[in-house]
Amino acid sequence: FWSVFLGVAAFEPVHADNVFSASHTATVQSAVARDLRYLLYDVNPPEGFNLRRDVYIRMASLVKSLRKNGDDWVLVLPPWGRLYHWQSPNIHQIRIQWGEFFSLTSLQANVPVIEYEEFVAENGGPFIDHVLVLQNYAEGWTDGKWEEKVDVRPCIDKLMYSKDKQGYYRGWFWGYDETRARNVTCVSAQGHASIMAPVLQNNITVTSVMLDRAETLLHDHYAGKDYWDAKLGSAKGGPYLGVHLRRKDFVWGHREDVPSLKGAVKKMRSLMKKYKLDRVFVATDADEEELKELSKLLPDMVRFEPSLEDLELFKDGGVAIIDQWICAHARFFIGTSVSTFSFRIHEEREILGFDPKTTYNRFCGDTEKECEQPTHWKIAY
Ligand code: GFB
Repeated sequence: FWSVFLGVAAFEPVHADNVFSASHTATVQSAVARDLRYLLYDVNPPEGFNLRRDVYIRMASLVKSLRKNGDDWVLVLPPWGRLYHWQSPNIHQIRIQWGEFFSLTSLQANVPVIEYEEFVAENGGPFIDHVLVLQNYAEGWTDGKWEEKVDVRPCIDKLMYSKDKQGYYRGWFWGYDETRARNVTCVSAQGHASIMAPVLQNNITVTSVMLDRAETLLHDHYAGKDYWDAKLGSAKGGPYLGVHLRRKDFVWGHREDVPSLKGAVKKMRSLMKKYKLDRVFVATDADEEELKELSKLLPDMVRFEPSLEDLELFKDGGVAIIDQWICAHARFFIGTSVSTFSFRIHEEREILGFDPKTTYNRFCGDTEKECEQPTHWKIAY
């Protein structure tokens, strides 16, 4: 089970008594001159679209480090589907390729990426050599001290993969039921995405490796040069207030930092007055009941309401992107506390070159005493 980790000594950034570096064999490094290798990944199932976009950037930056140091790594994009928040009935929302939502040419400009189906074709079948299930450390941070480390450890949660009769591992591979893994190992990881680079370069020699629960890894350089590969613009925005009002699980958890609908509408009205805007666009995931209440409180709001045909075409993911794009072009934007959906709107606006004052705003909870506003992430070139 552990023997795949053929350790080599050069393993600096990780923990000293790491099991990876426990055994020394010289077989690995000499054989690895620019071999084609594939990095696959997946994210904790309940996570939504925008958190997943965020994890993509972490993985792309890991692939960038891997490519600098050796093999010809390619990032395999995990098909979209079965997302908890995509609730429109009767439309096919599984095995969706990234090309449906994103420009692959743009993604390619950063690191080589391919769709999962291309991987299957190139790889000669739906087999993934090794899945590393990332997890935290069972003991948490010892002595409250933060350090970057990676170790093979027993699985903390129930393993979501099980062996079939042929000895292959079966599990959720984005709805591709024929996909199997040859090996699965739980790995405790604490640190930035690049801490996986030495492991993938030195300790694992197989061609395709999947990091499951990839959100465990942090950003290498959040908002650093690799993060923003865009041009600085200058934007004024259309004459409307853009609002992202995250509801559902954000309200059910009785979070103090999320306002009531009444509180939110009061804030919208005051912003419209202050910025002399007579239109308000609202992006929201509110349920039917809340939507009714909202349209009573704010009858003049504008929303993007797709026709059935539009919904078939764009799907829930595409409709959310349209909502975000409209908010990204508003004269003034206000979002919901710690929603990655709102964060992505901040980023789009930052790239477009809006005055940060018009971007990094969030609703305060009705009872919040101190309402800290979102952080301004500047573009670094
Ligand atoms: O995008 P996301 O990760 O942001 O997840 P959070 C929220 C999802 O809900 C979106 C839908 O991807 C959309 O599918 N959604 C939310 C919306 N707001 C809107 C909206 O204004 N318009 C449209 N069309 N759709 C995280 C989740 O959500 O919050 C986790 O990733 C978890 O699952 C966590 O629930 C607490 O960061 O807002």
